[in-house]
Amino acid sequence: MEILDKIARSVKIGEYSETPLLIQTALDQGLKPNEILDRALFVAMEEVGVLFREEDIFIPEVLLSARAMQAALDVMAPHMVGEPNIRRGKVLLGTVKGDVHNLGKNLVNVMLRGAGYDVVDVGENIAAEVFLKRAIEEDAQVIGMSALLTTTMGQMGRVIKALKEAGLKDNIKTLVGGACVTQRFADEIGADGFAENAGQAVAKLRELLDRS
Ligand code: B1M
Repeated sequence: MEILDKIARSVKIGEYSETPLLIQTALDQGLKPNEILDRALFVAMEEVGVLFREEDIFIPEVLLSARAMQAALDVMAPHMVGEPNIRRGKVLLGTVKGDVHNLGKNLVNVMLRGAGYDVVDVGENIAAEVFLKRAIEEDAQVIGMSALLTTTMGQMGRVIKALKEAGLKDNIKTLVGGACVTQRFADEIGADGFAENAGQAVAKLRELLDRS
């Protein structure tokens, strides 16, 4: 079995002790983190999502897969660092209130840091007022929000509303993403940027900060 298939399988079945070893083997074989993400990790999580939706697996199994995916990201993170000593700007990053999905956010964190941004990760289940308070405290130029649930994506609009009410909408830019989020939704809530994946988040952030 090819190494990428082995990685995908280990994530799919939640073998979180084996996954980091396989990732290291793949890196040693010269595979790039992006290839491992696209051809193994995303494929596996997509399959997990389908199995979960069809009730072939349940939350405990999904949690094991998530743990394996995070273990993979932890091994790959140092290999995804590009220009760590360049400070391009500060981003406050979190998953919105009611939502505990964090793998996408964590990946965005790794990629942004790799591209030279200062990232303050405030975690998951973060209310609008906390996003606002922490962004002010940290003097962040951008608030990055992740949401995976159609029931929680509306929270992003609340953060933007809170920024408007505080008179900070023009000073602090907003970047939104997550499986259920679209450009159309981002436009509707008045977000400054939308990114479909972690790579795009880096590009979008560059655009946003260059504009300001
Ligand atoms: Co949940 N879950 N889950 N889950 N889960 C989904 C999202 C779901 C699509 C599964 C399904 O039904 N097929 C579905 C949502 C349906 C919907 O609303 N549209 C769902 C559901 C229903 C639920 C619960 C409600 C289930 C229940 O309790 N009945 C529950 C909710 C809990 C809560 O948050 N309150 C729940 C719980 C969980 C677990 C805790 C078990 C676990 C999360 C563990 C964790 O994150 N540590 C989990 C998981 C793992 C998933 C799936 C299987 C995988 C998500 C994932 O991590 N993908 C997911 C199915 C799926 O998405 N296919 C599913 C890998 C990750 C790298 O991708 O996060 O999409 P993603 O990030 C991408 C992009 O979206 C983007 O970049 C990343 C890639 O480069 N991106 C950004 C993300 N954030 C960004 C921010 C940006 C820019 C880009 O800028 C700031």
